Amino acid sequence: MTRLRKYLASISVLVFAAGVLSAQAEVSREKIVADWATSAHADVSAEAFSHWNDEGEIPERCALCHAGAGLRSFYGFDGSTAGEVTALPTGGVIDCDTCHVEGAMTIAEVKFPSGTMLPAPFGNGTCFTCHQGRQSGPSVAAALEGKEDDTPDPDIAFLNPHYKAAAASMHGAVAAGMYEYEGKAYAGLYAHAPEPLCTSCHNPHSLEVRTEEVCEACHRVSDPKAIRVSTEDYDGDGDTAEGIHGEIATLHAQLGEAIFAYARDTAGTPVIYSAGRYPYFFTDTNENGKEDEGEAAYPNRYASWTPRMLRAAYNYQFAAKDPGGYAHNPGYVLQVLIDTFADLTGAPPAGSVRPD
Ligand code: HEC
Ligand code: HEC
Ligand code: HEC
Ligand code: HEC
Ligand code: HEC
Ligand SMILES: [Ca+2]
Ligand SMILES: [Ca+2]
Ligand SMILES: [Ca+2]
Repeated sequence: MTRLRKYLASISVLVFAAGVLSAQAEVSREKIVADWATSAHADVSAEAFSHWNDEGEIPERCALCHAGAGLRSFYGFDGSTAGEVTALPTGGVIDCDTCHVEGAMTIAEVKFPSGTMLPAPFGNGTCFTCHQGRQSGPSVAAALEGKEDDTPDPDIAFLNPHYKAAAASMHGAVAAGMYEYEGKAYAGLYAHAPEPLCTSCHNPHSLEVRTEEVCEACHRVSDPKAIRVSTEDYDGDGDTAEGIHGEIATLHAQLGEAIFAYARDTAGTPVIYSAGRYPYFFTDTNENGKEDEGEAAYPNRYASWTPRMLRAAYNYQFAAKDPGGYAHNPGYVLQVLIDTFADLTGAPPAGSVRPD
């Protein structure tokens, strides 16, 4: 970081802290309840809360994150044994007591899917617990151990990182949420000024990014997607005015194209990606390079995975399903996307710049 940037960051921390304190002091309880009630955490009809309605209960392995009662059970805040979650009736959301029950604000450390325990700052342990994904770079590596990089293997199934794993992104290589390539160094916790906290950027009740209240003081743009500090043209498209979001979006799209080409030319079976359909990668049955009716169906899920292609698809999906990755840890996401492309094609995207 340049001296100027360090200086700017240090004075803005003070401005930032003062802003947050005064903003919080004004928030009434009514406003908090209204903010929460219209947030995704309260949306009982969302797929994330209604997925199990037909079965009538949320199974043990899903309940921790899909209802407040699951988190209370996992940490033993409800008087039950900590570390275990029982199946729950459907209909729960992320209620007030998910975060306000005694003990929740002060969860000191959280275990991530890579197995690593990481410290959680005040008020953020709950967010880290649920927004961490369900797979990791190491779990992908373990599933592929001993297999030939470019040989399709019917025993390999797609590993879904799960959704909006912001806490894994933010911790970068420390949580190892994405698959990282050997011999490369990766960014760790994104120590964004002033602090790497979910709650410094998101209102914990409305969940909205505190754009006006917080970001604009330092970044001077009203759309987070337009924010950039770096001067490098990471994606090599000649545009250094686009937000860091645009640098990532181009590299992500290029990785998608590289996966399609690899599937066709090396794995030997063309693939399509369908963003809203589990398990996302399907055989392009009529080989026309796009999704046609009936192709994105579970029985037609892609089944010619090679280890190299699975690692790439996992990283592609991780980035697709953390739409805030550009703010959660832009350097880490850029590094992973560039390395994944290089692993698939033999060279990084033309003109791209890998952040150190
Ligand atoms: C470690 C926490 C965690 C666990 C455990 C977990 N989930 Fe999730 N899941 C999440 C989060 C966070 C989201 C929210 C993503 C979002 O905002 O749409 C989510 C979203 C979903 C969605 C909605 C996806 C969409 O596209 O809208 C489904 C379906 C889902 N999970 C199924 C499951 C199932 C099935 C299980 C158990 C086998 C499970 N989850 C276990 C954290 C978890
Ligand atoms: C996802 C977690 C989460 C949920 C759900 C949640 N809160 Fe909060 N709440 C927080 C955090 C984090 C803070 C900030 C704590 C701090 O810094 O002292 C907070 C602060 C508050 C405050 C103090 C605000 C202030 O200005 O000092 C009140 C009151 C509050 N919450 C009420 C509620 C109510 C009522 C609900 C349900 C309608 C709710 N919260 C749901 C996480 C949550
Ligand atoms: C008990 C698990 C749990 C906890 C704790 C939790 N979340 Fe969530 N969060 C979810 C689930 C599940 C969803 C998806 C809800 C939906 O799709 O309606 C979600 C949605 C969100 C979204 C909106 C995503 C969207 O699709 O619009 C944001 C932002 C978010 N959470 C941030 C936070 C922050 C910040 C905290 C901590 C203050 C937190 N969450 C704590 C489970 C949790
Ligand atoms: C540096 C600020 C910053 C930090 C820190 C941060 N976020 Fe975000 N987050 C964002 C931005 C910006 C977006 C993308 C909003 C957009 O583009 O619409 C986002 C998006 C998200 C989304 C997806 C929302 C959606 O509408 O789909 C979730 C969930 C989320 N963040 C959760 C978290 C959690 C949990 C943490 C802490 C581990 C966290 N964020 C830390 C800025 C931040
Ligand atoms: C106190 C000043 C300050 C505030 C407030 C602030 N940022 Fe930043 N932000 C910075 C600095 C300094 C950097 C450069 C950090 C680095 O590269 O290590 C940065 C970098 C970023 C980047 C990456 C830009 C790039 O080119 O790599 C994004 C995205 C971002 N901030 C989003 C946000 C969002 C969203 C908010 C509001 C929720 C916010 N920031 C609030 C100071 C701030
Ligand atoms: Ca560019
Ligand atoms: Ca671009
Ligand atoms: Ca097709």
